[in-house]
Amino acid sequence: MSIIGKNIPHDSAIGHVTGESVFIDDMPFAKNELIVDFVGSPYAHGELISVDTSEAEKIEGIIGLYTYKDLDGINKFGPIIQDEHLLVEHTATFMGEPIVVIAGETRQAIAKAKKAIKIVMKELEPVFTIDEAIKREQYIGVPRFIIRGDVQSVFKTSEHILEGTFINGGQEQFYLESQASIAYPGEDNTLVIHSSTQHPSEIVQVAASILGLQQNQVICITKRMGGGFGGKESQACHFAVMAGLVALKTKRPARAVLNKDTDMMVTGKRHPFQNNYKVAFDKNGMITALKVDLFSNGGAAADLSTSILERAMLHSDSAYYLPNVEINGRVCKTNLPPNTAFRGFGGPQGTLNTENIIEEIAHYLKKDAYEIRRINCYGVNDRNITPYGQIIHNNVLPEIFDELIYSSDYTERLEAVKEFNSVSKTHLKGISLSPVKFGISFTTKFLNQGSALVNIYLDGTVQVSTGGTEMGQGLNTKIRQIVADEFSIDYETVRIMATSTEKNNNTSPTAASSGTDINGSAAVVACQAIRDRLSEFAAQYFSSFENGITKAKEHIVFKDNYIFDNRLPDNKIAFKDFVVLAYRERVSLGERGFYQTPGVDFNRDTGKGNPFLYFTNGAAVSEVLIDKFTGELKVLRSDILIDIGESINVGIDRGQVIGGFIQGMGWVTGEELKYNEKGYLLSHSPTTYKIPNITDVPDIFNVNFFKNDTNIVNVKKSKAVGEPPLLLGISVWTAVKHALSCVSSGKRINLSVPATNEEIIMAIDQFEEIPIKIKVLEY
Ligand code: MTE
Ligand code: QUE
Ligand code: MOS
Repeated sequence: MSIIGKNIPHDSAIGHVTGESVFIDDMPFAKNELIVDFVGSPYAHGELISVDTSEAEKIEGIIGLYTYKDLDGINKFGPIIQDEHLLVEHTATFMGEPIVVIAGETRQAIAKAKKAIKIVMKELEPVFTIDEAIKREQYIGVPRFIIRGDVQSVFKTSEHILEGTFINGGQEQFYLESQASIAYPGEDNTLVIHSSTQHPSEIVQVAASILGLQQNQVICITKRMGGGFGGKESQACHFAVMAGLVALKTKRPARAVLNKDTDMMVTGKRHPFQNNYKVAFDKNGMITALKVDLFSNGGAAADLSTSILERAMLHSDSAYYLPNVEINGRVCKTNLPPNTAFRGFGGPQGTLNTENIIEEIAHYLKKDAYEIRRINCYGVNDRNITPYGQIIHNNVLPEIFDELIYSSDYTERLEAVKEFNSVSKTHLKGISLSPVKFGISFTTKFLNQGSALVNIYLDGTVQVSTGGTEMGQGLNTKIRQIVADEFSIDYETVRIMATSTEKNNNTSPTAASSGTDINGSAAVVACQAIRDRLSEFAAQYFSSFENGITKAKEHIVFKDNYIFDNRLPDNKIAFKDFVVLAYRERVSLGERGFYQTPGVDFNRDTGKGNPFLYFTNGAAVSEVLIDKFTGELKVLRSDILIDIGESINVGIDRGQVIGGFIQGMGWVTGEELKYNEKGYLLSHSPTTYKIPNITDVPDIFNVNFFKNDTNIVNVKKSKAVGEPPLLLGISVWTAVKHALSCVSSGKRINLSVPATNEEIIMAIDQFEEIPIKIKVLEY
């Protein structure tokens, strides 16, 4: 039986439980190691007048204090637009923006130094909201659009039109391991930086550029992350470079590990969006035209915002064919920390906006929202072209819809929910299906490449190094399975090495759910090259038997740890023995494989092209129970059906689906970022920011994989699974909206994301007297 598809435990599962797994801050302290910290701006927007570190310098245990003036390279960077400073020069643009880097021997010394540094600033007026940024025309990047057909002429003649504004909040990535890195100085101004990052190559590039080094002087190593979720894609960089700065200046190892509160306060989050929409549809709810204007809150610098907006726009079709469509997008510049990647990368925001519109149409027409979803769903042979012109091949959405509606008893349960709502005085129920059609590939063409280094040793064991990083998603386990499968050897004989830019150069971030796709494919390329050489040698080896067969490498088979010529299956030789023979005949037992995703291309200026290699599809039906007294929300049941092709590891993929769903549910329900009027993040710790906990998991939770072996374009016929399931969590929110529609007697429902208990009770209050009014007592 093939190792592909097997339920092999995550290769660090035991290590994570026993504590043997090493994360950055578990690395032993070197004798002369320094702790790196920083002092940031007290204002969200302010002019830096002066910095005085003279008192701090005198503190025992303080070894270095550095401002932008100490940087030997260019104090300008950014993954797409170079508009960020590592250290503030003249103007701080968000609260906590680093101004002075501190290197100290103890945390106590650093705490004293923080108090002793005198920073004089002039407070400037900050902008925090999308509305305010629009008013002042503060944007990042250019206006973007995707247009097909003619929405305006449809709006003129359409009988049914709805317009509105929809808001979604941000979300903290909440990885368990904060941003962390250690830099070790070497000879000739070289640096080895260990970083908890999704993007080691970016750290090399940015460190070199800011610190005035050549890229071949910096190595970045990533063993693993304690979660990334997008938050360590571009933003691990800042702290890794600070550690690098201290290591270079002091010639001592330097460790920069943020505490949770600082991490939450100074790093970027999922982008809040505020969207205007106008939709035209017929009496059945068939959409004839849709116009959406997406505005994201990018924060103070570009970071990945323009790509995130692009993905939001590309997902504004959700799962629906839109004959006439106009999608406009802008990134607003505000004085919050630059917002960044978070699982889904704008896809959830674009999809959610459209799912809200579907709920609105259903509510207006007094129809079941599923009916609206089903008739608008992309077709298999027609109605299967996206607004950007990509044809959807092998569309499984209609089948997924039908199968899930049946398996979840949607129709009967919908009736039961309505019945319940008509009698219950205390509670409200809702049920809803929401779909996922997530485009797989980076929409930025050059990122769609991967490399892998495969080396075989003389006992038949294998080391694999790829550009992919492990953040808990199981990439290493899957790559191990892929390589074991390619040679048909035991999984245990393959090891995945720590990711290092020394072994794989110019890597793409492990992101866009494409980690296994591109790095796994590169590993296959490397394995096949080695296999080819081994087959060549094997053909010669077996034909030299006194058996009369001709030399023919296409007859060579690798199977269950053995190699043989299929015309002579009894003459097999063990893989581990054969590699020794090959070595002695000077056959190369190592290879670098390179992979580029075929066929992807998207033109930003025209908004047309094929940005994606394929789509990962799915749907979820969720049923919720709302307490009318408190607004408290409970998910009674969720049924998920998701198409991830032929899964490489069903256990890991199940974990991805469940984790993604719960994380998405958190975004649309309980997770709320609260700031004070100065831009200070009030919800900056686990006690004030509520991610889902175990009691929030649906009481009944059915997770199933849709059978699909048609995805031959990707490695081992699999499909990417990392981000798509987050969008399944949207079904919880649409179920809340459905619940509210049952009591709204036809009135429009204002419900934003997140639908916190407070938001829900205020929404109920729009329609009916809530059973007990909370009276504000006057003292
Ligand atoms: N799963 C775990 N356990 N931890 C993570 O940080 N990140 C998600 C997803 N699943 C994440 C995760 C995100 S944002 C992405 S893009 C993918 O994993 C990246 O990994 P992959 O491409 O190998 O799926
Ligand atoms: C999805 C993604 C990313 C993306 C596009 C997607 C992503 C990412 C980038 C990106 C774009 C331009 C750059 C760069 C990165 O684009 O994660 O360095 O110059 O980093 O559709 O997940
Ligand atoms: Mo994932 S948001 O692409 O790191």
